Amino acid sequence: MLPILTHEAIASDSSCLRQAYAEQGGFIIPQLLPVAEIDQVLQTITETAGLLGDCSATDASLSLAQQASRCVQAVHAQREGGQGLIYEAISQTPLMHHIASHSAIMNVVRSILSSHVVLHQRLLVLMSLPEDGWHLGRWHQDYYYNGGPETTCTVYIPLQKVNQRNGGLLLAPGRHREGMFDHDVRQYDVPTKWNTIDPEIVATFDPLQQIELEAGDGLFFHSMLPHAAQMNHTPDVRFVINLRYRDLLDKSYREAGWKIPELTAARQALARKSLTSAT
Ligand SMILES: O=C(O)CCC(=O)C(=O)O
Repeated sequence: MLPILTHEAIASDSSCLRQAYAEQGGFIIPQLLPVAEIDQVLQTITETAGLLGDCSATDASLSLAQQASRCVQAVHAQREGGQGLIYEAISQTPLMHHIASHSAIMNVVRSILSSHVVLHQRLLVLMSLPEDGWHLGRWHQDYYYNGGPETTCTVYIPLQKVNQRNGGLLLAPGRHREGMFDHDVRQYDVPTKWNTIDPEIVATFDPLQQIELEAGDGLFFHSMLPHAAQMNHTPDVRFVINLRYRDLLDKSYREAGWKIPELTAARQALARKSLTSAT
């Protein structure tokens, strides 16, 4: 299982970070980002949604996460593809650049990779709508979608509690050591646009780890670690910061001039509107 590494454990011996990353494929650090930073992201989501549509009826007695959720859902109902527009705008905000370069994250990333890292250009806040399966990243490896060095680290920081009910990740600890699994169109319980790992291989992922985190906790995982988002069965949007850090000192990446090859199949999968359309 991916271990929980407290600030105290890391301060006394930071080699536990590298060891967990190599052996289990990642780790969890509770209370990684300060609440004030999480609140700022939620407020920015609410404000940005409000620029696109009307969400003025939001109730001030709700938590900031619930207010952001109501606002995103209201705008999504008013304007086709509204959630996607908010998602794109948030991923390019100065605030997300600030979050992505926060010392709480950078110190950990530098410990497991090197002091020379770059970010995937899209600084995501995933916004998973209730009962939406089409956009769900079922069983996959981030390497298939992002390329770059295999050691690339995804940092996953929820803006509210995540657990099985709202679709928190399922992971296959240790299975990053087997390299890339084949990804293709596959049926899980509901259709997804994502190309995914063969369910017969997924059936061999044992034990699985259900991620349960509080807002601001950080999950760090290897780009080869198989994982699956699950359906959000709550009335609220699931918000998760999702950042990818690449090591400029990685040998093959450096030899390739830090270029990422065309990821045509992955790109086409994420762009498709249905499983029967050409793309
Ligand atoms: O929807 C999520 O919470 C996670 C999505 C995911 O696995 C990914 O973006 O790689």
